[in-house]
Amino acid sequence: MQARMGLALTAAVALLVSVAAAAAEEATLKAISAFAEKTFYSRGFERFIDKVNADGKGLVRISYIGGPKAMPPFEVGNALKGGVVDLANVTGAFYTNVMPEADAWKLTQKPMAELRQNGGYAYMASLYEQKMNAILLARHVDNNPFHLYLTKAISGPDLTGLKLRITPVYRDFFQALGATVVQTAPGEVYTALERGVVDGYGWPITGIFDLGWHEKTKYRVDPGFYSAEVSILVNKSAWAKLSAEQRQVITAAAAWIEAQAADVAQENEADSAKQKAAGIQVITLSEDFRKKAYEAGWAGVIRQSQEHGPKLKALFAN
Ligand code: 173
Repeated sequence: MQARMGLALTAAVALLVSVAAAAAEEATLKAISAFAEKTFYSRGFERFIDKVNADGKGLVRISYIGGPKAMPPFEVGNALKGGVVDLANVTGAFYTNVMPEADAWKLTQKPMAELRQNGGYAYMASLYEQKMNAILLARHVDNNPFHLYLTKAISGPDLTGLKLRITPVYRDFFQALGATVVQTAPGEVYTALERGVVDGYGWPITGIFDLGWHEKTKYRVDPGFYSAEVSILVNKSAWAKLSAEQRQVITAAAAWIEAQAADVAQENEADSAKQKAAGIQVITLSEDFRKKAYEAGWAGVIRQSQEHGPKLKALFAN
């Protein structure tokens, strides 16, 4: 009797110990997106999360808190730096308060594969480490130009008298062309258009249907300019706590999603056709418009960071 109870107890304890060990092995990372859930700029991140959670079953799990309903987009950089979240899907323009140089990603004219070879990625990586306690794991959006969208027609590149919604991406360029600018998160664009607070906005070629902006948009200005960047960042302290095996699952999923960044170009075509079908008219300006965008963009990056701006230009620009 005594011996049998002892055995049962031993078995129960053994079971408990193994359950506890398995739980200890599975790391959970808290993730946030600066873009609304299931919209274009969150989709690559959500595919990455699904892959990590499938491939890392029992080893590492990403708990997705959600998008801007959970945290304002311009606070995501600070939250990642401070470890309030472990992973973030965000663009450089949204955390210039923490790292002004991050806005330079929009000016890359080389694919990430090349920047990972030529020292451009490494240069940025050291800034992410110093200024943000972070690692940029993967850029999942590239080859995706920005445009100016308007509710009123223009006949040339003079934006004097127009009030435009911006983020740091467009500030220097639109101001150089004479516009008055107002910064808002994407979630406020619809209301700003509806109330006539702005005459237009900057946004990439894809995604204007996600939040209904096509209803309030009459014109798109071509050519597009820059290359939108949206990336997955991880907090360095959270990363340091992971085992080599756990990191491997994440690194592999990151490489997988970054390799698909150029495929965004197909979505550009699809959204462009959808805009045409929605009655959005294209105002085509000369190539000089795009050239001015790069000039104003680099001047802005260099003004923000005299130390790193010129070096980034040498590594990123054609
Ligand atoms: O316009 C924006 O909010 C912005 O800066 C951006 C950057 C990358 C992708 C989409 C939007």
